[in-house]
Amino acid sequence: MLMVIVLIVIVVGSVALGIWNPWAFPEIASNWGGIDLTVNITFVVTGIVFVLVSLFLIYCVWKFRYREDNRADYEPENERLEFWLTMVTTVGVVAMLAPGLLVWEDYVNVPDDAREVEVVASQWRWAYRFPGADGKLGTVHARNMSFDNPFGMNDNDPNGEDDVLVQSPHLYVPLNQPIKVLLRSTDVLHDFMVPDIRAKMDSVPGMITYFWFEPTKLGEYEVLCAELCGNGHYNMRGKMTIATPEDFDRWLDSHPTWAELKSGVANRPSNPVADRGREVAETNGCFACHTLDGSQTVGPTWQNLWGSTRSMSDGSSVVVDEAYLEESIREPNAKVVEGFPAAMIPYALSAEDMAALIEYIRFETSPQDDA
Ligand code: HEC
Ligand SMILES: [Cu+2]
Repeated sequence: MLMVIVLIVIVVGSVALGIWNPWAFPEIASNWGGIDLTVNITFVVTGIVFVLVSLFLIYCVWKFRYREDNRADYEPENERLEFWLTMVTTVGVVAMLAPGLLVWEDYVNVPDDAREVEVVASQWRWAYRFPGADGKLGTVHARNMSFDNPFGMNDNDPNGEDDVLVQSPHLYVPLNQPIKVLLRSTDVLHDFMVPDIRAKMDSVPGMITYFWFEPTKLGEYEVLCAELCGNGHYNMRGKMTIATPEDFDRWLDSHPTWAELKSGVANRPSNPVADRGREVAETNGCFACHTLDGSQTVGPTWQNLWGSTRSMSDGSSVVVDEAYLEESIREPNAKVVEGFPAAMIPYALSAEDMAALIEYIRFETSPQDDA
């Protein structure tokens, strides 16, 4: 009898929760109402099945409860029952799956007037690339990727020269303009997901995947990685702003083209020791946890690090100089930056590498070098 009551409470509670729906989707900001419809159909079908199965269970628990001289019937086959159960299950499964196929057909069938944006996923950040005035994205290859060519642009492809490179996890898209999202990954499997537009897609190393959507509501929305992709996965976040076409153009213009980025690199004052230090940082994987552009991954950003004052988790504060950098690299846990986990391992570098690395950080992150 207790079991019957518990089961009734579970059924009534589940249905009430489903109707009250505290985790309802946010208001949709794209054309993908069809995806909401398929999700809701699935909720309704599985909800009805759940209630029916539970009621049957409750009935059986009560009806066939233990009684002194009860005996069970032996009935191994019931063709009529099996026929109806198979039919009803089939209809239920088809009702759940068929609408999804129809929406999927639309989801990957890109309209001709769609504007392209490439999403580049890497551990653990997002970056974006737009074709320039020629409307064509230049070709890329992972083997071209380096610190100075973070998108792996192919220098022999003239289509790439005017591509706009956005090295920030914050993407803008123009309102009411169909967008074709091309996805690529530079390391492991990631998944670009924007809950408010009801769209997600895996980005797979070695291939380009895509989908399209039309932004229909101005606002700023969250971008998530929906694939467990390593240590910093939880932090692989970004933003997507659906902007007016004018705001979008202004935003896009504020980012460099590949040609501009290259000439900026070429005109940078030369500092061979710092260049060597950058190699040390790259080969030791520092950029898996640190960035230069202010965005935060696992560790604190190095933007404007040199000469700044850092607060430590023990309440003290430190002015960043050579000695502090050396200690932070040799013994990261001696002083832990406030708000960060003690997640960095000690690095035993040669004196020469250490000096180069520190020179690199000084050169790259001194405020006066910012312009
Ligand atoms: C696994 C992630 C990870 C890697 C890899 C890593 N760090 Fe860190 N680093 C952190 C975290 C987390 C902190 C903040 C906590 C602390 O102070 O120990 C930090 C702090 C620092 C600091 C102090 C920064 C400040 O803002 O005061 C420096 C300098 C630093 N790291 C340099 C390096 C260098 C150089 C490398 C490569 C040789 C490196 N880190 C590799 C995670 C990492
Ligand atoms: Cu990821």
